[in-house]
Amino acid sequence: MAVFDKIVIANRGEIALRILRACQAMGIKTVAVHSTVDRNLKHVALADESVCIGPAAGADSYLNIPAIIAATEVTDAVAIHPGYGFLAENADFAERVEQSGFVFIGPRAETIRLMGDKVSAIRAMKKAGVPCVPGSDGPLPDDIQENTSIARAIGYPVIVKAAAGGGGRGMRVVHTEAHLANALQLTRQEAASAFGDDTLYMERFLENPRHIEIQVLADQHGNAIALGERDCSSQRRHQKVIEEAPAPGISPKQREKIGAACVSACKRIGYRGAGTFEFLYDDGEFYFIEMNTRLQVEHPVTELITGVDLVREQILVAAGERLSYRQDDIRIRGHAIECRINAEHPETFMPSPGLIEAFHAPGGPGIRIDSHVYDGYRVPPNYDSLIAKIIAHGENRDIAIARMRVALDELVLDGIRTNVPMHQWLLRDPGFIRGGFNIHYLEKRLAERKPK
Ligand code: MV4
Repeated sequence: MAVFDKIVIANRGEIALRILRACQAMGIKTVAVHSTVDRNLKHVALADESVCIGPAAGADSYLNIPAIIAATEVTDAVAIHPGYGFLAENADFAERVEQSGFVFIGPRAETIRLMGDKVSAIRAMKKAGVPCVPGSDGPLPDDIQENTSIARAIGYPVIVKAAAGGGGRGMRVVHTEAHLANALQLTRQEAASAFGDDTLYMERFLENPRHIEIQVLADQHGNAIALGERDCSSQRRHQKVIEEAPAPGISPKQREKIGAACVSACKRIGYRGAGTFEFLYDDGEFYFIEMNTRLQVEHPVTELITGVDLVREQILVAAGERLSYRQDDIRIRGHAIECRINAEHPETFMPSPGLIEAFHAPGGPGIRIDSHVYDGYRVPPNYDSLIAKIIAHGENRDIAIARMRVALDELVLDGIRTNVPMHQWLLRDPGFIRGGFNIHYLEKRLAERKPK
């Protein structure tokens, strides 16, 4: 008997297919829930059952909580996997899933809520011994005198962030005291209208950090493990473009130390499932900024260097099983790089939906393709532009890069514009090849490239 009889996959695209594959390998039946424009998704065809839950707009379908719960009820499914995005970090959704008698494949609603509020997340992490950015240690008062002294104590430049923000939304850098009052007022207004919560906090602004995150898994028996780090410093407008694991230049000692801090925090807060601790890495030190309580887009690079199937472990621990690994079982083998292939114009980055006239996936040693697209598939304009992930694994970083170059050159994806040319260029860029660059590197290089 499988751990769950039947699971609802409450997502679309490549991640829905990834989850479906894990379920099938575990002997779990699957229900695809999809919008009207998503009837032709690959995982819908492969699922045991499918239910249309609403019109194209995400707000009416993949974010439609009653429709998803109803689909779970009518199909006699027992658990819901939210994937990433959409409802994955919605504490109210997790709560309603469990109240309806189903299992939410993710952390407890209470944990999602704790981490969704960045002020409470940082407080919890600090208490658990995870290193954090020097900051306000709590919400900012509504008093400019007090905030001026908080900023002075931290030291300029500072960054003002919305407690309900995250992922780059609702934040403002302040370089001098003269700009503080205005920045606070603007950020507070934006936070109130964007999140309905104007709580702010302040941190020392790190000018040129790297974005390095730690993958964790925890079960409901008090076990937690760290699965190394990913370097996600290649980003444009807070959208990751390339991710790799391990992070260049991080020693096994550093990995073990930061991993142990994350594991201890997981145990302390009773974490369950897969999670990611996001850090800024600067001058040899890690500084916690946020925790993601979901499976992430870039999880495959961790899977390739550890051999762990993260989706399988998520499902097992949600069913109450123990983790399949102890910390000592986790070994980092080689290096993995992921290129996110987006349906977008290579120069303007404007979305480029439409008909895929031809698709031939690359292959060979160390190449993994996570994609739902096929010849004749039409990329709808309604959702995220991610259409494929190419993940290359090799004995070392140079081999992974070489394999990725071959894979990108081998890929055929006709009919729509994609960012493949950008990846082909970046994988031949000396700064990228050197590795260990900061979060501003890609945007700087793109700006230099413009006047061709
Ligand atoms: C920061 C920072 C510098 N110092 N916090 C942006 C996304 C959100 N997760 C947090 N972000 C940042 N927080 C302090 N104290 C710089 C960024 C940041 C960033 C972080 C990770 C990856 C890309 C980024 C791009 C711009 C700014």
